[in-house]
Amino acid sequence: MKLLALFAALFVLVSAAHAQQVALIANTDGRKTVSLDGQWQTIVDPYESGYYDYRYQPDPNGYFKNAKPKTKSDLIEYDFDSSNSLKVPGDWNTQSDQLFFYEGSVWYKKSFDYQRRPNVRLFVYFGAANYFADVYLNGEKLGQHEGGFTPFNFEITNLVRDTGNFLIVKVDNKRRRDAVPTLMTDWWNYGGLTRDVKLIETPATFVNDYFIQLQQGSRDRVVGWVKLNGAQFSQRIIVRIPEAGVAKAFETDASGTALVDFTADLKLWSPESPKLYDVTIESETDQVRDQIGFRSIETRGTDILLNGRPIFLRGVCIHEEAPFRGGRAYSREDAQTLLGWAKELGANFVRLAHYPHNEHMIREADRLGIMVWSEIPVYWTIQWENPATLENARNQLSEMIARDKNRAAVVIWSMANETPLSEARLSFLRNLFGYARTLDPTRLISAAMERHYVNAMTQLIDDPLGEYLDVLGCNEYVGWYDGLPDKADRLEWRTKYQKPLIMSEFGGDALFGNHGDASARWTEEYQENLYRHQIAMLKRIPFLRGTAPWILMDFRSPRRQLPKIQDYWNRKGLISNKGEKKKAFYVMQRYYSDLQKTRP
Ligand code: GCB
Repeated sequence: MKLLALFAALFVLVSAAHAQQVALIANTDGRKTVSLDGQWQTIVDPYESGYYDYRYQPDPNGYFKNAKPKTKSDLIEYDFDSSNSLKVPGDWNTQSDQLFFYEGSVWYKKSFDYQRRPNVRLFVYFGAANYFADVYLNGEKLGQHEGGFTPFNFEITNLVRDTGNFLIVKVDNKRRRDAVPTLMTDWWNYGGLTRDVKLIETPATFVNDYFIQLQQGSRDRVVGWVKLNGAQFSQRIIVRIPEAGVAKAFETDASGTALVDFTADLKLWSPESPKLYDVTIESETDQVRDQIGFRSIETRGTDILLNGRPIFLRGVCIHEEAPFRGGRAYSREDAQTLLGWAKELGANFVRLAHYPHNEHMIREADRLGIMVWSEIPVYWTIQWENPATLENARNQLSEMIARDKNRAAVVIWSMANETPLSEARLSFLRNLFGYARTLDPTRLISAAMERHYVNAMTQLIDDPLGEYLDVLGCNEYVGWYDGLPDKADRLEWRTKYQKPLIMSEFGGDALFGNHGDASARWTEEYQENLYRHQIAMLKRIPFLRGTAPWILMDFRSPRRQLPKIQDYWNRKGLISNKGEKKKAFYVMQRYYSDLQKTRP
């Protein structure tokens, strides 16, 4: 037994000697962290000459070495310390006019000191880097990460020094045909270290991850797991919810995993009463604190049931665009502003489009009682037949779920947006559905599908994806890309599937302050009129259980170029990027206020 423990300890030491990407540390809020936010020295490197030599071969003496001339005759053609700096978190596009349209590589460097204490392990955690990150500490490569909207971490226990550490990240946001998303999107490709960066301290064996949620369909049985990382795999785990009188002990198995299963009398989380409990997960060597809400979400026929009761999702779509200042949103204040507006609209639900948003959004939604649809950027026409593209999408899916699976607010994981019908696409997405269900059997699965006309005035939801979804999502732009607003009055909706439908997008552009009559495009009056006709149509769809108009606030898009109207902004917001409410906002607000009275 002792020998085994010794081997295990040796194994950890040996593997920790090499920097490694470890499973995502869920809930960094509940741990001791050191923020690395602030100014980072940066080098803009359009030709990646800090990475490749002139034969386009990886250069062992790239910029990650942070070299300095030792004598005055040394030739070194870069210098972080006399280069410009950029703020982290933040996209580079909105921090420098020169970088506004830039798509390529930027090197980031942060220096720090850190006194490591015995038996403490250290990790560096990135909230997100868009899109591809190569990460180095003190000249050694820690690893790389692909995907612009999900977190990742590396262990640096054995590389960190007391003083003079330099963490260097090459962030590359070049679009690629085989990436997720692919070349074509309708949002700005903001590059950089767009979310918080931090150091996380843990004990030698620590609670790496856990899943503590009500079992699917149950309102009093909590089923999940706790996973340890480290040498001491056999431990007693205690899950405590003091306010509910819960203190339950479980044993981990040989792999460090404990299955959690208990019943409790819990006040359930809902938009009216977003109850969060203080929860602690204790092992013999570690303790993590979290705030967790408990609620059930399921479907029955065409109904969505929250805590067993039918509910209508009064939603709105949101991009991760910062209110007022523009650029990527990243802070708790940004989240409070955006979700505050959603509340004002009368929403109990948001669709966070088109990629996982920063963690503040989800945590705020948890506190405010706003249900969340969260999605991965499997958007439009990605490479369905490319196994590496599928692997990438699966990885982004797993990182999204890893971070947010304990948030009651999240009720739907969505796999895709407006993807064109084909066998290859169906098999790709079925793979993702299956994977999502193994990672999290408790949430509903959806996707925003396109609509199909069966005759001039009838839309049938018959996308073969529908068979695999719990909730049907459908984007339609009747009155904008599809006819004029009054076309909605004559449309009928049918479905092949006895499942609830969320109208996951509809709307049209209006420039705030641009007035005219209701037939003039880009005016607030046109948009207002479009919403009136839309709402009348929506009311006639018997299997409709939710709506998410496109979109809460104007957002930047390189595809939107009409001078004086768009100027690189998609103007479908109900609110302008400066926070001004357009007329359509009030039409939607009225609809939601009526709905609240009739279909709570
Ligand atoms: C869509 C897309 C969304 C676009 C929107 C538009 O269908 O899902 O990403 O921004 O239409 O404004 O055209």
